[in-house]
Amino acid sequence: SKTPVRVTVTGAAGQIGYSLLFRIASGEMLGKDQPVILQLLDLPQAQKAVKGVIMELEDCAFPLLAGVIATDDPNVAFKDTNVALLVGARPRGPGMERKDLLTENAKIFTVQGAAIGQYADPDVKVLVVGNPCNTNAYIAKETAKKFGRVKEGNFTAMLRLDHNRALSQLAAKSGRSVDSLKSLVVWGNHSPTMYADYRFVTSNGDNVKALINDEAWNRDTFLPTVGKRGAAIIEARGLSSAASAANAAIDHIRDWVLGSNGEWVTMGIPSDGSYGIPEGIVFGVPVITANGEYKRVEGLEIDAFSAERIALTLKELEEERAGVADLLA
Ligand code: NAX
Repeated sequence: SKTPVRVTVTGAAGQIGYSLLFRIASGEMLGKDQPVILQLLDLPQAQKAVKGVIMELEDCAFPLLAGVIATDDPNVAFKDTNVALLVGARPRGPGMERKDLLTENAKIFTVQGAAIGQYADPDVKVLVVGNPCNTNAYIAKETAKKFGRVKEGNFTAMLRLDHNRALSQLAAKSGRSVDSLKSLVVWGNHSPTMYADYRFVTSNGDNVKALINDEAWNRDTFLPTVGKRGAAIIEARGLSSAASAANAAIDHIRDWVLGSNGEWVTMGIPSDGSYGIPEGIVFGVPVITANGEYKRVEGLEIDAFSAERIALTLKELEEERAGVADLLA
């Protein structure tokens, strides 16, 4: 049988962790023939809760679960890890400014970036889920870079939930099955400024934008619905999205490791300068994945409306980057 893959999950005692861990251990992320070792990181005060989750993992008797460790030490959690899901983050507390949120998270992600940079498997695939996820991924990447072991491109951020949310809205509007929809992209930051771009989407050969044929729907319904979906879930459920976030994290890593079969998927990746996005910024773009690598979809036409939306989400990311610049110096 295959050698186990080491998977680190941070924020393991949290609500996304509770949806994520069982699916990883059952083989839904890396394949039904791939054993995994879970390396769980959470804060000292959450270790008791992590123990409880481990008891439940044991009680599932998953054939693919080859081991579990729990720790509050990032250097232990990221040791030799092959896949790292950075879910734990500092949530915005009462009276906390955006700048404080950025700074508090920057501290967490410099520590974790340094641990990954020194101790992870050099080919580790990193997905940052914890918000602000694009900038947290940027910080981890910039910190890890100093150790010269892990490629910058291995640090990614989760735009897949936004991608999946947009797919389901498009399916409902067009009357086509979600699974028939190809070539969607969500540009930019995982925030309400993201730009879900359906201009290239096809369903069984038909262009879905032409099928819907409603420019006002795009601007007034589709984009705001996708952009504010997270807030709508909180409003309805009293808690933020967890199962759908865990599902998107599984989709992101599964496609990166096992391939997207020629289909586009959205990943937040460090920019190479294409589409006018400054190099190094972690930005949602369309990619095709194969053999454990992603490749940006190049040369897409950017019309005036799209250019405006991309500039808006880029501006926000540039402000976030400026907000943490002193911490990375
Ligand atoms: P919870 O508050 O339920 O869990 C977070 C867990 O992280 C807690 O157990 C906490 O102790 C732990 N934690 C905090 N700081 C840590 C650190 N320095 N090291 C290790 N563990 C730490 O939050 P949950 O609902 O699970 O959400 C987790 C993160 O995902 C949040 O930042 C949230 O904003 C973000 N999300 C990102 C999404 C995306 O699409 N990128 C969507 C869903 C979600 O909102």
